[in-house]
Amino acid sequence: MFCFQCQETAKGTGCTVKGVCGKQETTANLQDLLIYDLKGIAVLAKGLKNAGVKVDKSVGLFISQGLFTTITNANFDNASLEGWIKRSQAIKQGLKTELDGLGSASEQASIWKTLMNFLGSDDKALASDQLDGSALWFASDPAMFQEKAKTVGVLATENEDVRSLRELLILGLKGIGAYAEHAAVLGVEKEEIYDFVIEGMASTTEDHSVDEMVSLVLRAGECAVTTMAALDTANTTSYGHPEISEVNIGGSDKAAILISGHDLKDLEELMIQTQGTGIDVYTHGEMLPAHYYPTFKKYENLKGNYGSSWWHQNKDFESFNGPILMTTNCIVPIRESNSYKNRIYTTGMAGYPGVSHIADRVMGKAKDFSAIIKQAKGCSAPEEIETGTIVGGFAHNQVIALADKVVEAVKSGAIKRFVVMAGCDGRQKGRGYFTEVAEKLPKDTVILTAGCAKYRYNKLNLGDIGGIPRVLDAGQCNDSYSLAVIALKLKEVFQLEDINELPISFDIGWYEQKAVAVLLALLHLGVKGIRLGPSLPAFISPAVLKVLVDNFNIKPIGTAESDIADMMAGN
Ligand code: SF4
Ligand code: SF3
Repeated sequence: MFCFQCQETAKGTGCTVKGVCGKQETTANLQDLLIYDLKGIAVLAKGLKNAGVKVDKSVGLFISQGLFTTITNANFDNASLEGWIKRSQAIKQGLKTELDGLGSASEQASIWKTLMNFLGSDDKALASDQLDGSALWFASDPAMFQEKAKTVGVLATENEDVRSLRELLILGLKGIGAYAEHAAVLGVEKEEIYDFVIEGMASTTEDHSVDEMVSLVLRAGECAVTTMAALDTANTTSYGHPEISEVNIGGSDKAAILISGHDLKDLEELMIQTQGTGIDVYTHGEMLPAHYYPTFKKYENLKGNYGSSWWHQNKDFESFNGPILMTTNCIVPIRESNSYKNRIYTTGMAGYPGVSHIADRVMGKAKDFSAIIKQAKGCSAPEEIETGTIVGGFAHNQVIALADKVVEAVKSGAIKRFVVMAGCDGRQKGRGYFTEVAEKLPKDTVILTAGCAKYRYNKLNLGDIGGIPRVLDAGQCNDSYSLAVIALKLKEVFQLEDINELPISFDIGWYEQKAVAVLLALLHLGVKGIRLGPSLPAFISPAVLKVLVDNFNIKPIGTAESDIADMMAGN
């Protein structure tokens, strides 16, 4: 195996024996093979589109979902991944048959000629078997998957810089795929997102110049903005606009279900199904921002947020005592000694071997969470591990409603600078940096956050500036979109030409691939001088890093003191 997609990759270069995340070699291989199949689907879909055939949007959605399931800590289940590969093969077969069967023999010849010209092939042979191998490999027998996988992983691209740019694109597409799937679940789908997912995946099988690959990576940033905007629309039309909220972090004396991950539709259906059952519901990790939405405030049995960010789950899930539903990443490997191993469930794109998986919706009907509710009834109440509240709900609509106050505070000098500390949390000790920055930033600064990075400082009680809290939490990682909307609004209010003229610094913590999509989105919006930590991605080669430094002045984090001094000086 070779996997270097997340920040915790072994030795900062790549996991080669077993993932630091707990991913086994066979699982990594199946994920590589699934990505290969998704590329094949994209190649065939692109071929059909170039021949003027409309490709059903279910193809773009399938690729998005498949990418999502390979995100760090989402799916550890080989049987589930084999199912994904088999479904991919069936889709490839369908697309290939469609491509092979287009029109009469002469029409076909002309279509293939156009296609081959488009793909830059010198060989004018008129047959679909001229396509990339990913489009043409078929095997429904899982016995063949492992061997094939070993030939199609990340290292199959030999040139380090080409590999780096292709992987940067694919990893950005994984984040886009995740957000596109969340939006689709709530009924918002955009052809332009799927078009780019298809184009981007297909491009990684083609020869392109460095400039073309860099341009594709930046277009992924544009697509990430479009996708996060679509998800924002989906969330806010379904559940209302997030508003300032105090969330209880204490326990309760009733049996309860804990729900984690990012999927708000799953939470909604769970809340509906728990009404009148006497069972309480708590959020964990990235589900915390659900409390900020008006719709979820209506549910009295949605009691609060329990525990901390994803990597604390072994401990948090032990003391919670009740069943746990993982709707997406991040899952931490379950140990034999974990008392919760028989009371944890996955759903959607998440999976874990031996863990019950709640099936997808059928024909628009809700998922069936009755097994979880039934189990909760026999469990003891969560042990209280802390008390108090945290404040959040500062997505764009709420902050813009406070715009006058914020602008006044900036004009009067009460707020000197905004520091965006969005992104992920993780286990590495070096992440203590983000807590230190939060603690040591001057009292006239405001931290804008989104994603699980906030758990490094959201319980510190950093106070407020004239009633504006010093930590403004917009929501989940996808709500980084809100932070961009807020920054653009401030740019407009202060009549500035360039977002970089604002008194705003970006100090981003990354871990998994949604953060890659968010980073590319910020680059697309023209943000320069982003600090990235706790370490730079292993998938960025020195030459690609130089491109990012030269064009966007991306830099690694330093020490809290020196970075604060630099940020306060506008650097
Ligand atoms: Fe290693 Fe991260 Fe890949 Fe897991 S996801 S195998 S920790 S690089
Ligand atoms: Fe967190 Fe996994 Fe990235 Fe959604 S839950 S931000 S790490």
